Amino acid sequence: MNPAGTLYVTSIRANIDEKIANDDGFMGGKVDPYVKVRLDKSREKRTKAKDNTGNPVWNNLNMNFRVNANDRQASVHLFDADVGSGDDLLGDANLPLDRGNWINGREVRVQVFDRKNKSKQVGEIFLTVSYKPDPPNANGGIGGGIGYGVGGLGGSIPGMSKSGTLYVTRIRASISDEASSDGFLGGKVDPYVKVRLDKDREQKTPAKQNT
Ligand SMILES: [Ca+2]
Ligand SMILES: [Ca+2]
Ligand SMILES: [Ca+2]
Repeated sequence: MNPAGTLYVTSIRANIDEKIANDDGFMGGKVDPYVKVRLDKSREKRTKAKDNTGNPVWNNLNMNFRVNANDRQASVHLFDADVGSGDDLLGDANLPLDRGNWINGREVRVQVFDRKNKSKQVGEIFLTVSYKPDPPNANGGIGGGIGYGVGGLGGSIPGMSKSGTLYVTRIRASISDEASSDGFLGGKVDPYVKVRLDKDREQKTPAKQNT
């Protein structure tokens, strides 16, 4: 299952097909693009418009979205801002939520197609995305501790960038009711936790009986 969490979009750039970029109508020059990212009606955000360019870039965006476990994709929409008339929709793209690969950030390319003529490519959009899964429960960390999700057999502690010594001074766990049955007459499970950096650097706690 995909964990719920927060999707961050930190920069967006686009390459718009030259013919389309040059067609802003009478005296309009080039298009004035902006991009909208949408999960649903209540979760959509847009960039500001850039004037007269087929290659807009937006850096330092602060777009973030609540993502639920059952969300599969976002849609991305490319517009041309127009003065005095409704903005022109140039095209649409799909952004499948590949959240497992986005934990450490990723630039994702999507192809933009005309809404009416779906085989007509309008351009491409690159989105720099990252994904932060929620901790297993909101009150998981105590006393300065931080909770991390355990998926199946192991969880991971992301994002260390300096060398040094990692001390783990206290570990506690909550195991779901289904998972804590130790089989026929086994009572509850007898858990222990292993923390591992690699093959030569792993340590485990003693097992606790029936809990
Ligand atoms: Ca226009
Ligand atoms: Ca223009
Ligand atoms: Ca325009």
